[in-house]
Amino acid sequence: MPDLFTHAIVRKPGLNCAQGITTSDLGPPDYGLIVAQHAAYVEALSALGLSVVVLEAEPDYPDAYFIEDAAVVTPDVAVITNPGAAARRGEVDTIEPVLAKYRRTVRIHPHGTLDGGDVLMVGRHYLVGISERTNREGAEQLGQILESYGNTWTPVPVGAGLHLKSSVNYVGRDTLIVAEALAERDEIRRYDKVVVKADESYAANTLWVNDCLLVPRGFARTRQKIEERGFKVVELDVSEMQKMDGGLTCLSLRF
Ligand code: CIR
Repeated sequence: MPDLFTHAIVRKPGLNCAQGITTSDLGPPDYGLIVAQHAAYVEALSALGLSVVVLEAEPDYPDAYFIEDAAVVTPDVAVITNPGAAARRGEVDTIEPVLAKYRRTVRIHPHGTLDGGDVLMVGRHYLVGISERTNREGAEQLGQILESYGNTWTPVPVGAGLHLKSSVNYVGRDTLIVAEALAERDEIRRYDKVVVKADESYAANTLWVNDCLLVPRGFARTRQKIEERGFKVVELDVSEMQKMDGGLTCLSLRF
């Protein structure tokens, strides 16, 4: 089977990274360390065969390296979001021209809000989180675009965590990795599941890249469960991104 993902776009964290939005009480990120962790992430994607475009940091947008939230890239179209946090809205303007090189682009319009972190692609079906960042109007706008290309979608109320993908991710083979709190939800009943215990729930933010899963360092039980299923695993330290409520999926647009 040919690789599903061939490209990634990432953005470097800036000197201002500690000024982003966060609810965590883990303290501010260390700039030197976050730069090193980000470089290791880029290297891991490249080693897996992706062609990686690295954008420079955005001085006016300290959360812009969580680039996943600015767009939803499907095999057919790149949807430029309208991020739910007002302080992040301007991030999309510099993403659109980059994505226009690869896909037709379409925008989510006010009063719809949508963060890419709420959109989970499972083949041609999409789970769209309704969260503090993504409202029904934004989800409906995205849904119409997806349907126009022959896809289906389901809204999923996000009870806990920032985004849908903070708690559930698709890892190929009809399998989701999902935080215990969400595992019994009707919307995901039909999939196989790797269920992540509450004390390791951060590890549900695992990134699927073709035949490999990138998992956050420090969650041994989840890693073991994934490996027992026969998945190839690469572990990465994202401690500094976690301090800003982000993780592995948030750091790239991969398509
Ligand atoms: C924010 O609150 O918007 C950022 N500090 C973290 C965004 C993380 N993005 C993601 O989970 N997709």
